Amino acid sequence: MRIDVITLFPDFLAQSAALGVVGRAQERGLLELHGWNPRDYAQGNYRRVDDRPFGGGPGMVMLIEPLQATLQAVRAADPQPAPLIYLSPQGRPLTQARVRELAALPRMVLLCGRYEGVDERFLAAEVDEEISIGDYVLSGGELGAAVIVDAVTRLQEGALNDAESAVQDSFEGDGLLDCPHFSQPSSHVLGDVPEVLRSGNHAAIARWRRQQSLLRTWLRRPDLLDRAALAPADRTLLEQALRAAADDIVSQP
Ligand code: 9WO
Repeated sequence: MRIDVITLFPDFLAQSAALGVVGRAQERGLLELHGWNPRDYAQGNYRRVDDRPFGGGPGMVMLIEPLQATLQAVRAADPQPAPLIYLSPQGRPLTQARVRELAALPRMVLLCGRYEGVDERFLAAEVDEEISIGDYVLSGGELGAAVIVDAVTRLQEGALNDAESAVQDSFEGDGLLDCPHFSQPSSHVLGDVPEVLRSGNHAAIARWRRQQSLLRTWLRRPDLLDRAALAPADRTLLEQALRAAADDIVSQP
């Protein structure tokens, strides 16, 4: 897929996409990432991209004209249609479900604001979708854009190696949290690896992992657990785990 990022710091995006799965996806031709700097499309000796807000107040607002010129160049560079997505705390919270939909697009354009944001008239006229990566304020949209680039790239066919694909189960499968993972040594002062994982009983291991996922989701992110949607087998697993945990507490001296 092709992703164009409009940003005053194009190097930032390139750096964040250079390593690991995303870097390799670029080498494999699965991701084509292009950075566009509105400064390069600004007019005059000073190449202004921002000005003071009407109505007063602190900070600066990104100007319409440099952004329009940049967007025109972005659209001219490739005929494929692409939604323009603005990263901001006012956007719709990003979910793995939306990531999956975005990952299926041939192309998208990400707009990163700086300062106090972008002139509302440009947003109203050109932006197709506003996305938030969480309820906090950053100093710009670049980290949000990097998050989207990463999340959609690892879903491209061939981006993950076999060993990495299994990891996808965590959130990808059914919206449950991941189970705990253990490696060598099996015995350590920090604790022992759960016996079931060393048993070689693959059915018991799968059952234990499922149960851990259910229990952790119940404990840490109950908002993700639509218990009505749990399969009867899952509900039984969770109830068993909760009863065992309750027994544990009651049996404490
Ligand atoms: C600045 C500010 C100052 C005082 C009170 C509220 C305020 N909000 C902002 C603000 O939203 N600044 C933005 C900085 C303008 C657009 C780019 N910036 C940004 C994007 N910060 N945080 C994001 C972001 C993007 C996606 N998901 C979460 C946060």
